[in-house]
Amino acid sequence: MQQPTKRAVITGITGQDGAYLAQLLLDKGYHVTGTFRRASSTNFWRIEELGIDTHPNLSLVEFDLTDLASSLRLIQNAAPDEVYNLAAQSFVGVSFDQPLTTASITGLGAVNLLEAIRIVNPKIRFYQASTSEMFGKVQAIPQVEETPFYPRSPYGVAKLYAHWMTINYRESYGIFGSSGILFNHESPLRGREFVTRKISDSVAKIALGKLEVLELGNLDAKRDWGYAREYVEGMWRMLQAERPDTYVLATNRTETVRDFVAMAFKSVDVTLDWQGSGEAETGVCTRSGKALVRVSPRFYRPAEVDLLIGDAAKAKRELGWEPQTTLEALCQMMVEADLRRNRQGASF
Ligand code: NDP
Ligand code: GDR
Repeated sequence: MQQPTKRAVITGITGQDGAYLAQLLLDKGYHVTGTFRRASSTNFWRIEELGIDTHPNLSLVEFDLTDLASSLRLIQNAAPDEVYNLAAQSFVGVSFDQPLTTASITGLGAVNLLEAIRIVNPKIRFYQASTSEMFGKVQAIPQVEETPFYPRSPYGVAKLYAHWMTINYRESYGIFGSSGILFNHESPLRGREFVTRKISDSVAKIALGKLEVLELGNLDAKRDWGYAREYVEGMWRMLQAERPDTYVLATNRTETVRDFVAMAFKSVDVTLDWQGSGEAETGVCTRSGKALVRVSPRFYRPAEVDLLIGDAAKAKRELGWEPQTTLEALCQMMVEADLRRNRQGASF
């Protein structure tokens, strides 16, 4: 095996993006230090599913983003060329119940890493996982890098702080800090708390007779959904650029949650007829007449982001990055993976 060409740190390797990014960097010949949190049980199913958990150029280290000493030790010991900060309390719904934890991890946590870089080696390149949630109550359609921000959740507010701190460290200390404003990106490795995976997993269970009905919140929310594997390539390209900058990654297509539900059922040959409206809306199987989808107020949020659609023209122009996978293909890939997992009795 060749000696690694570069060294990278990925915080949050147990998450969706961390796993895909680790695979990408290992394939490119990097040595990767991936961080995971102390927990009662380990959470390595994603890197196991990608078959990289025992890769000789992968080191896994315990780390907590809220702890400055932990960040300092990580940067000192791993001696990276590039740091990708993907760790976060990333679930918008939970951020309303845990605003301070979210602020501490998702907001302040990024500054622990920036400080560690400033202290240990300011030449290290830094990627911050920013988000379309910062646009929140959108001020323009489509959203681009210059669109004014208006976050609508404690998560969005915390991410906006980390985004501006990345820019501040770039301007104040000359740190190569780039911020990727990524719109929703999904995959078979998405956590089941997020709506697309909740849908693909439930559709698979309903198709296999393991679940009666899928309960969801707001079906009218519109999202710009892309494929996570392609988005981590965009992160890497941001850190290979000549200058640090801010980039939107998006598909420039938006669909409602309802559309995604219909798409997922279609991939198992079920057509839905939508009946009623608001909290009384149901999705009824046209063949059997059974209600397969129900709206439940339990899944509504105190404030909603109604419509996201991004324009990634700058990333295309400057990084040569472009999304390739259609939403239909992504949805089918997710349902197929969940059919397979449910047949095998997998619990993730
Ligand atoms: P996930 O929720 O799948 O992964 C988050 C990761 O952060 C997990 O590995 C988690 O570890 C880790 N983490 C959480 N808290 C801490 C902590 N205190 N210290 C160290 N690690 C911690 O997120 P995604 O992979 O989907 O997203 C990656 C990043 O990109 C996140 O920052 C997210 O906010 C952001 N983002 C995601 C988008 C998307 O559509 N996926 C869009 C735009 C931005 P554990 O497994 O222990 O919980
Ligand atoms: P989001 O993703 O909030 O956009 O954040 P999520 O999949 O949680 O919600 C998308 C939309 O679906 C609506 N919705 C439901 N959502 C969930 N989770 N569960 C439901 O039952 C349900 N019913 C309807 C939501 O109200 C929302 O409008 C994701 C995360 O990955 C963030 O970390 C990231 O920054 C953004 O994407 C871009």
